[in-house]
Amino acid sequence: MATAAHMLSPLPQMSRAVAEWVNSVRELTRPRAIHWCEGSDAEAREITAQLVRSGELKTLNADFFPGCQLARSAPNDVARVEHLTYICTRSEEDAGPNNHWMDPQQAHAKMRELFRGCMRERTLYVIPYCMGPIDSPLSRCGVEITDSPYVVLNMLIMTRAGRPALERIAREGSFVRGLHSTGELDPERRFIMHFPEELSIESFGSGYGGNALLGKKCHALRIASWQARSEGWLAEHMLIVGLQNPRGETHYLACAFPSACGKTNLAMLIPPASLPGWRVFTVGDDIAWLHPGEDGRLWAINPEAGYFGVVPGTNPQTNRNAYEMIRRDTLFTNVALTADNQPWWEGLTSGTPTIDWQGRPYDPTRGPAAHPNSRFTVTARRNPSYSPHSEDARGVPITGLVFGGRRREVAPLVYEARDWQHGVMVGASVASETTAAAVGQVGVTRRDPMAMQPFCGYNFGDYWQHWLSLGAKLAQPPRIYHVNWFRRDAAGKFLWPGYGENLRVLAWMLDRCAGKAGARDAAIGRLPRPADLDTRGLDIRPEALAQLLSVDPLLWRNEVAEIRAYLARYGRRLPAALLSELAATEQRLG
Ligand code: SAT
Ligand code: MN
Repeated sequence: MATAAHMLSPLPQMSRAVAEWVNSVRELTRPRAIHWCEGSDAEAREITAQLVRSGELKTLNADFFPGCQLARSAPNDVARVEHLTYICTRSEEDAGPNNHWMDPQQAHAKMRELFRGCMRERTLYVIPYCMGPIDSPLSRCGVEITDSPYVVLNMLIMTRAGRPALERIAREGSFVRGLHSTGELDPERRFIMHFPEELSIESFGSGYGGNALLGKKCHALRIASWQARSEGWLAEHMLIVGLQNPRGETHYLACAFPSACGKTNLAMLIPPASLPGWRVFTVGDDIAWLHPGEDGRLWAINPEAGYFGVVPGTNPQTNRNAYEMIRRDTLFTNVALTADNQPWWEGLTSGTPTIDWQGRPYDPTRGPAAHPNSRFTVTARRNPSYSPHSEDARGVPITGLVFGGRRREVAPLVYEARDWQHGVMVGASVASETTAAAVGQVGVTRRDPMAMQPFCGYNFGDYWQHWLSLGAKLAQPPRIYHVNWFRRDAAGKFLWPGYGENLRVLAWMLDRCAGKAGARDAAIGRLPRPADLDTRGLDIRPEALAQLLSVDPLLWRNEVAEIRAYLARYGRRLPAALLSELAATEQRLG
C-alpha cells in the first residue's frame, strides 16, 4: 500500500547523524542549494530533463533508443586514476605495498582545502544508498554527497538509493560517508581518498565512474574489503552467474577478472546452439559480497543494482543480452554518434559514426570514434538473463570460484586448484594485461591478485591470510579455478573463441564439483584432457585445443620465480602457506 505523500517524513529529519554530516559539508563547500534524493523515477526524470536543458546530456534517437541519453566527460577524465587513489590508515603497513598511502590527518587537511567553497553556484545532492538487497542482513549502507547530477543519475541506477536506504540508515545508525565533488576536473587537483578506519571516502576532481560513483569501487570494494575482514566475510571483484544444466539443476559461480576483461559478458553469457538445454542467470557483473553460511557454504549477494559496463565490442554475436539491454533507458558515456543520433561504438556491425566521443566530426586518423572505455549505465532489471534470485536476502550459494586474467601465453585455458589453500595461492598469483579501464599504458602484464590490485582496501598480506582463515572454517568450501580466455598462438591469434563457448569450460568445472568430469594432474593444478571438455559442435583445431591445455615447464618455472619475487614485497605479513604452496608447485615442475 502506498503511503500518502503528506505522511512521509522529510528526508533531512530522518537521521540526525546524516543531517549533521550534511550540515558540516554544507558549511565547508558552500552550495547554492541542497537536494535530498528520494530515489523515485520522477526525480530521475526531472534531473535528466534539467541536464538535457543545460546541454550536459544529449537525448538519443528515441525511435531506436527510447529513454537513452549520452554524456560526454572531459577528455582527460575517462578512467580510474590508480596513481591518485589512496588508502589512508594510521599505520602505513596496514595499507600495504599494494596501495598508495597517505597519513589520514594529512589527507583530510589536503582534501579540506580542495573542498573549501567548491560547491558555490552548485547544488549539493545527498544520496542515501544501500549496497545489496534492501532487506538483506548482508547489505551495507552509505550516503554519497556530490555536486554532480550525472553522478546522481548513475547512483540511482547502480544502487538502491533514496528513502528506503535512509530509513535503514536511521535504524542501523552506521553508514559509509562518501564526499565527492567534480571540482574543476583538473588532473593536478584530483584525489580519491579512503579512510577505512573511519568508514569514509573523499573524492575530488573527477566525474568518471569508479572515481565518482562512490558506492561502487570505493565503498563496495575498498571500504567493504576492510569491513569484511573484521566481520568475517569477503568483498570481491567478482561477477556472480547461475548456470542451469539440461537436468534443470542450477549452480552459481563467482568469477574474478580485472576491469574490461569480460566479466559482464560472462555474467550474461548466451549458451551456444550446440549446447542445448543450458540456461544462464545473471546475479551480478562486477562485485560479490561472500558470506559463510550456517550450512558451511559460501553465499553471495551482488551489492549493486545496475551495470556500468564497457560499450565497445558489444554486439549481437558477443553479448546479445547486453546488446538488447542497452537499447532503452540507458545512460551512455563517451560513445560516438551516427548522423541520425544513434549511439555508435567500435565492434558494432552496422551504422556509421559521424561524431566522435568528444563531440567532434569523426576523423579516423584521430583514433577510435567511441572511447575504448566508454560505458553504459543501466538497471540490472533490463537484463534478459537477470536472475530471479538477485533480490534474495540470504544470497545464492557458491559452488565454484574462478580467477583469471588476460594473458597471451603461460596460463592455460583452465585449471583447478588442489584445495582451498592452493586456490588462494593461485588467486594471489593472477597476472593480467592492463586495459583502458584505468589511466596508464594498455597491454602491459602486471600482477593483479584476485583481480583486486586496484581495489583491496588493506595490505594484501593480511588479505590473503583472511582468505586462508575464512576457507579453513568452511565445511563445504567452493572449488577454485583459474581461466585464461585470451591465450594466443605464435601469430598473435586468439586460440579460444570465448564468449558463449566459455560455457564449455564452466560446464567442466560444475561437472568436476559434482564428481563427474575427469582431469589430469599437472604441476600447476588439474587440467581437463581434451576429451574431458564437451567440444561437440565447436569449431576448433585439435592442435589449438592441445596448446590451450598445455603447461610449459620452462615458462612456468620462470612464472614461479616472478610470483615469488612479487610475494616477497609483502614481507612478514605474507602468509607462509602461500610460499609453501609455491615451493610445492616448483617441485612438481621438476
Ligand atoms: O570505473 S569502474 O571502476 O567502475 C569500472 C572498472 O574499472 O571496473
Ligand atoms: Mn570492475
